[in-house]
Amino acid sequence: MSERGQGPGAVERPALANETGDYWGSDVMALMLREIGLPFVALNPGASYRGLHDSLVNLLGNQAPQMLLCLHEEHAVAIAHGYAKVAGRPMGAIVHSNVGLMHATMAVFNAWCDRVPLVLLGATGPVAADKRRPWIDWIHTAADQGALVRNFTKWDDQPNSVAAVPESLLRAHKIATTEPCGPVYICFDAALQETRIGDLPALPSAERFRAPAPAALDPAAAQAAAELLLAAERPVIMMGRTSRDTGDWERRVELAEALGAIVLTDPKTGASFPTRHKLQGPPAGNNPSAEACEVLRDADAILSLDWVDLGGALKAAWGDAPAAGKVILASMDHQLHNGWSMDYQALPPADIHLAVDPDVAVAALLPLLRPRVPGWAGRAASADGGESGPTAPADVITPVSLAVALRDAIGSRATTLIRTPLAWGGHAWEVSHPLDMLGGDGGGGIGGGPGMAVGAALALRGSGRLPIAVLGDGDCLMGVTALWTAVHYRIPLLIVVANNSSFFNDELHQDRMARQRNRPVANRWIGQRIADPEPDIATLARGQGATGYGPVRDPAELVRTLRQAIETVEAGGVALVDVRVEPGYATSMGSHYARR
Ligand SMILES: Cc1ncc(C[n+]2csc(CCOP(=O)(O)OP(=O)(O)O)c2C)c(N)n1
Ligand SMILES: [Mg+2]
Repeated sequence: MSERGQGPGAVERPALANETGDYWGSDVMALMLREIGLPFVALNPGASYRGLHDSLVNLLGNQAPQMLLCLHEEHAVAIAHGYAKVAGRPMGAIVHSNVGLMHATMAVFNAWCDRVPLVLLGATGPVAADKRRPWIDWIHTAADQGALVRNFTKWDDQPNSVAAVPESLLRAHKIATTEPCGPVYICFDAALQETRIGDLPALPSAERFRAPAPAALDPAAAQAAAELLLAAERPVIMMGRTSRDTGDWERRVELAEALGAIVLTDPKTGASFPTRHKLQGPPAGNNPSAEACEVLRDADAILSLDWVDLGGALKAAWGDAPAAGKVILASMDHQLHNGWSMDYQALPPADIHLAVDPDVAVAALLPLLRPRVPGWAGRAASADGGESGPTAPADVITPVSLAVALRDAIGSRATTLIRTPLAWGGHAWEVSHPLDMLGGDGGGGIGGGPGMAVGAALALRGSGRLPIAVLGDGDCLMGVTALWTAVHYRIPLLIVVANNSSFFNDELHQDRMARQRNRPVANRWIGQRIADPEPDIATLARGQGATGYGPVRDPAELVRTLRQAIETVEAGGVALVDVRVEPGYATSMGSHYARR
């Protein structure tokens, strides 16, 4: 007898029965998934992997890994993405042949651009044509399914025998978790899964196939970089893709203080440096901002800790002229670049390239620094990132007043802001811990927000941190059925929708086009507004078992409603608050929204 969902968070555990000598190809696959240590596999089912599904349920007992059923493959991958952003290690996702993988592709691209480890598993109909069932197995089979995602995965494979499966999965896990991390894809032949193998072969331990220890910094390069930084009068540190580790966080602060360097942070890459620190520079936004460019222009030394698009930032500051300051680049990202995806960004100049993990570089540089008098102490005092532009009437909620209300409702609780809306430019959200804010989706693929929120909340479950994702209405509506998975598996989560009834980012693009062409700006909303009817997002949340609040239009109601929603989450629930925001009164978000 199987138990189904008994009590909160119950794992659906089947009764197990297996005779010795009665094993199948997919049993080896399932046992190896356990061996490489995937805690969960988020999935949407399909006949192409019915063999593996059976092994996960009836051999492994649906634990280690535990299945997380998703209503869309894009959510399965986005959940694994969000999980890795918090945990720093991969979980799995399993998608059906062809169509399931096609559904998943955008989320794989997001994960690739965000450099997170992720083990994606899939399947094909029988490669041996004589084994295919009529019709369905033929549409399940492609000559090269990995080609769908090869341009934005680190590696893919389709093992051709049961004996080849362990090596394939060991290599997949090792590659995914070796810096710079990324997704990998393994495709299992349905016929291999369904081959009766009799006795289990001896399976290798994963112990001897782990990712290597991070490469250390070459002492001569470290010395040269330290000398350059010590000689600088006006050093800047650009904090990019850094770790979620608190030790690394403290060392980054120590480095900035030792150098008296102004620090720029990137909202795309999450919390990397305390907002309130006196060395925190002006908000950089995405382009970066004019104020950040000014700091870069004045700098005589720039240390980039894997800043996403350093080359583009220097171009924004210097135009066509070469950057006058010396540039030290700490990044291993070049190891991942390929000929298809230009998410490698502009080629940055580097007087010294430290080809190691940026936090390894920080730790290696620290002991080489000597006390010094910073050249531009006091200059950092940053813009506060508050609202600029027209002042909002008191009866309107703006993107930034939503941030203030949310802070108020949270009080002193430890929180993780999983996602922020596009309109939160500046330093609208204060951070003082690496898990305070997780950054963006990597690839700019709208619709990934809800899934990523569920995955991050899963990794945070039991940590004492309140998981909150503030999503755009467009992003939320594209991925909203991901909430069902959070409700079903009792993953506490608060979603706040910054609902401007529009794909508003693109209204601004139409605004720009119209101005450039001297055409009516008033038409910018056409083909952009999500109105008539306005989707009732709270009802959509309720329809999946979450608690839906709103729409909240009255600023006086906002904090109270958010507090109620937080109580729901603290009681173990999933809550969504639909907040109607007026986009016209935004922030110094010009830097955050696409400006050019
Ligand atoms: C899959 C996908 N489709 C379209 C876009 C283009 N796009 C970028 S931002 C945006 C609007 C997002 O709307 P919403 O989440 O409501 O945020 P808002 O701009 O309104 O704050 C769109 C459509 C995209 N990035 N990804
Ligand atoms: Mg919107």
